[in-house]
Amino acid sequence: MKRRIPALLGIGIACLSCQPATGATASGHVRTVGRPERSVVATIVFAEPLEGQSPTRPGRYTMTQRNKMFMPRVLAVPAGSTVGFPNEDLIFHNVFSLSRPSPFDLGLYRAGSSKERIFSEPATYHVFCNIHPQMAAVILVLPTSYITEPDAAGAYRLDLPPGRYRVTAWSERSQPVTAELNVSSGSVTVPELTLDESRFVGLPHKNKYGQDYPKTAYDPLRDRKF
Ligand SMILES: [Cu+2]
Repeated sequence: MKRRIPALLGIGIACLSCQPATGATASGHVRTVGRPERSVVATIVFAEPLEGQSPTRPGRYTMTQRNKMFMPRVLAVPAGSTVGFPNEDLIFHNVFSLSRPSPFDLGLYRAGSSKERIFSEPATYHVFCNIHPQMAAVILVLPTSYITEPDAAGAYRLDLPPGRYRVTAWSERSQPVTAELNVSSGSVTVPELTLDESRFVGLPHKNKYGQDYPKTAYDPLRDRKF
C-alpha cells in the first residue's frame, strides 16, 4: 500500500504496509458526521483477528515536541512498540499520561534531548505536558498491526490474511464503531462505518497531579526562562 504523509496532517500511523502472503484486500469507507468544516481530526481504522492470535509487529515511532505541540497529535501503534518523544523546542517539556492501565511520567527534559517508552499494553493513552496545557496528544496502542488511516474522502484499504476480523473506526471525538468481516481471498468490502462526532465537547485537562494548570502556564514570557 502506498505510504502517505501523515505528519503533514498531524496524524501518525503505525502500519501502512501490512502485506499478507495470501488473503484479501479489505476496502471500506468511514463516514463522519458532526465534524466542523476544516477541522483536522485523525481517523484510524484497524482490524483485529477474531480467530487465533496474530502476533503484532512492534516498531519504533516518534512523537515530536515542536512549537509547544505534540506531532503527530494522534499516533496509532501495535502493542509492544517504542515511542520516542524528542524535544525540538528551545524550552523544557514533559510527557505524562494518567491513562490506565499504565500511567507514566517521563519527567522534565531540556531542548534537544529525548525520552522514550515502550507501550506494551493495548489502551488509549491521553498524553500531555505538565508545563504547557495546550500540548495534548493520543497514543492508540492496539493489539494488531493491521492499522491504517482513511483518505480525505474516508476511503481505506487493509491487506489481511484469511480469517475473521473485527474492523474498528476510531476518532478521538467519537465512540468507536465496529463491523465484523470474513476474509478469504481476492477482495472484500467492509460495511460502512459511521463516526458520530456531534456530541464531542473539548474540555481542559488536569496536570499530572490531577489539578488545574496555573494561569501562568499560559504566559509566553514564562517559557523564555527555560
Ligand atoms: Cu511542554
